[in-house]
Amino acid sequence: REALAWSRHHVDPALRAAIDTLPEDLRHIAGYHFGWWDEHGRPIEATGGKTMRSALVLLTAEAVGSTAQAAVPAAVAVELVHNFSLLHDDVIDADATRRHRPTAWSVFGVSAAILAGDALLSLATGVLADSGNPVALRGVRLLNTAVQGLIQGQIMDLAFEQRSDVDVAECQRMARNKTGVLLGAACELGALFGDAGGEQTEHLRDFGNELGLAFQHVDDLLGIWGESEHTGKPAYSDLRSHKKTLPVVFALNSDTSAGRELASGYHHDTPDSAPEPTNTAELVDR
Ligand code: GRG
Repeated sequence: REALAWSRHHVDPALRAAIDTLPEDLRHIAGYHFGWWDEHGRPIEATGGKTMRSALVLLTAEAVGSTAQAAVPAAVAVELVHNFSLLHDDVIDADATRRHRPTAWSVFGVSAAILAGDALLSLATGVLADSGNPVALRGVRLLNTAVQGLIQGQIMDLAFEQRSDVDVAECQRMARNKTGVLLGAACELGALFGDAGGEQTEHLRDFGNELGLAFQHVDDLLGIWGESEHTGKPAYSDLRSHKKTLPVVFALNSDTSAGRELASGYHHDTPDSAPEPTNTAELVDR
C-alpha cells in the first residue's frame, strides 16, 4: 500500500496533466473512469484503480539504480494503456460495474466510452514520445507489442466463452496475454527508462510477465470466492458470462459431477441462462 501511495504521488500529477490535454467531453469520461469526477464532472473521492502497473514501472526504475522521476512518463503511459483496455473491456463484456461504480459506457454510452478508450491509447504513445528520453521510441515499440498481446488475450477470452473444453495450458496462454504482457511491459519500461542493461531488462520483463499471470489467477479466484464489496464486481459475474477462468477450467477438466454440472450450464446460448448464483455458490463450494 505504501508503494502504491508513493507511486501515485509521483504519477498522478503527470497523469492528470495528460488527461487535461483531451477535448472536454473525452476528458470528462476519462476523469469519471479514473474516479476523479462524478458523471457531471464534479470532483469526488471515489475508489480509483490500484495503479499497480505504474507503481511497477517506478519500482523497477529504482531497482536498477535510477530514480522514480526518470520513469514517470513510462508509468503514465502504462496506466493509460491499462485504463484504455478496461474501458473497452467493460463495453465488450457489457459489465455494469467497475471499481464499485457504474461503468463509463453505462453512464456515457457505448460509443463515447470506446472513443474515450481510444483517446487514452493515443495519449499513451504521445506521452512516451514527448518524454524527451532517448529510449522513447523503443518504449513506444514495446508498449505497442504489449497492446497486441492484450488484444490477442482478449480475443482468446471471448472465443473461450463459447467452449467448455478449454484446458489449463490454453487458459494460462490467454492470461499471459491478457494480463501478463502489460505487467511485463511495465517492468521492461521501468528498466529501459532507468537505463538498465539488456539482460537485466529482459529478466525484469520476464518477472513482470509471471507476476501478471499470478495476478490474473488470483483475480480469477476472487471472481468466484471474493466478496463483491472488495472486488467491485457483482458476485459470480465471471461464471454468469461463461468466462473460462482458472478455477472454472480446473472444474471443467476434473471429471467430477461438479465439473459436469458446470459444463452443462454452458450448453445454453445466453449468459442469462447460466447457473443461478445460489446454485453456482454450491457448485464452487464443492
Ligand atoms: C486493444 C489494448 C486493447 C484492449 C482491448 C479489452 C481488451 C482488448 C483487453 C482486456 C484486457 C483486460 C481487461 C485484462 C484484465 C486484466 C485485469 C485483471 C484487470 C484488472 O486490473 P487491476 O485490478 O485494475 O489492476 P485496477 O482497477 O486496480 O486498475
